[in-house]
Amino acid sequence: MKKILITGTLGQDGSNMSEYLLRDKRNKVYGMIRRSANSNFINCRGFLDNPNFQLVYGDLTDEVSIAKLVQEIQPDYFINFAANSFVGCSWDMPLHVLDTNTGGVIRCLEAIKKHQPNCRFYSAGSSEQFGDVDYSPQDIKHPMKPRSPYGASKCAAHHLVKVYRDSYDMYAVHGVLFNHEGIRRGEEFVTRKISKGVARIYDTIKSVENWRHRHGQAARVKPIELGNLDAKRDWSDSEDFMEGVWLMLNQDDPKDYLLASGETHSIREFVEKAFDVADFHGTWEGEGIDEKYIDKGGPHEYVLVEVNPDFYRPAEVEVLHGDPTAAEKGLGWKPKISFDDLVMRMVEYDIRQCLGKNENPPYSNS
Ligand code: NDP
Ligand code: GDR
Repeated sequence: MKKILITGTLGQDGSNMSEYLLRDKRNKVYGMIRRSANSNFINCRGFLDNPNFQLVYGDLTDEVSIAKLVQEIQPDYFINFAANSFVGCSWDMPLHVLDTNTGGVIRCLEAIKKHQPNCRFYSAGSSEQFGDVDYSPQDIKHPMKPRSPYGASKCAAHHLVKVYRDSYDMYAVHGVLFNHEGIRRGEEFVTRKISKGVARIYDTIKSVENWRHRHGQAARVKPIELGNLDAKRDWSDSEDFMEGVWLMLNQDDPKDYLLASGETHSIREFVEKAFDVADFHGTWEGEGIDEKYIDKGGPHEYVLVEVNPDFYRPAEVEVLHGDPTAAEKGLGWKPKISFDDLVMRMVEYDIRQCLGKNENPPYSNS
């Protein structure tokens, strides 16, 4: 059996990767979680009782726990998805971000070097490393120009993985992944914030309006509040990316690859597509912090989105657009889920939740 240690199991990628690997009965997955105050197992409910899955405790900031896990499990693969992953808060806690995202990677590499040098290691890199971009689309050779403590922490991790690989002949790779989303995405990230917001507004208007119409009243709608609407991101589906990560770990020689969709879309465009799925069709009015997305098509006028400058960042990455050609050639990997399908899947899932379905976020390929 292949033994695979995964960190960040409760998060989006850790849970998707666990589920992807558990489809093969020859894999034994050890999912590491930290003992946080309120662990949220929603992403893992579909496989928690799988006999080939085992929860283990550890924390990237605690080298004793990481070393102990590697020594005891003797994993064949170590996939490190754990991180302080929210760019927006990385200015508020830069030391913690560095300790987790960079120090954590050193702790993993050291544990592997000492206790299981044949273990293959994956480090979760990010398009945020490119930051203030020089050209589009970005390839793996694009210079590192981070704009946030988070981006800087991932750049340092990237260098360290290469240093360990070259110094100790380890199979260690740092994948540079552009934004990837889905129904297990954290609610603080803009795509999920939008899909959940659309579902909430849909529920409010559709369930209240019929009754209120008779009295000539509109529903009371709280708009989604967003920051920079002009930022552009290269969005893909997380499940697609897990296949790419696994391929990266199973090459003859270790090599860093970049995974992306090859398309870029603005936040504004994501908003429009998401509301389209729920059959709301707005128009943008006003400028800057006064800009709003308004639906005037029905019997009542509704403000669906407004700008709240609290969500602006001290420094913004304006555009990210990845070039996945090298991964296509070297790994034979291509994303399958389109931007439109991704938005549709997220909004439809969140609407079903609002309507009381209460389903665990399913892994679509299972
Ligand atoms: P999530 O935020 O969904 O998951 C991160 C997980 O890391 C959480 O479960 C969290 O645990 C865990 N974690 C945080 N700090 C620690 C710690 N000190 N010790 C152990 N576990 C910890 O992130 P994603 O799944 O979206 O991303 C996975 C990785 O990929 C991250 O490294 C991220 O930076 C990187 N990445 C993500 C991209 C994306 O678009 N999703 C793109 C590029 C890179 P808890 O549940 O207890 O909070
Ligand atoms: P990002 O994702 O910073 O790209 O990092 P996020 O969804 O947080 O932001 C994307 C863009 O949307 C703009 N934005 C808002 N963002 C949030 N969160 N909330 C808002 O209200 C809002 N309004 C506008 C942001 O300014 C930004 O430009 C994600 C994470 O998964 C990282 O861990 C990963 O490394 C990168 O993707 C690639």
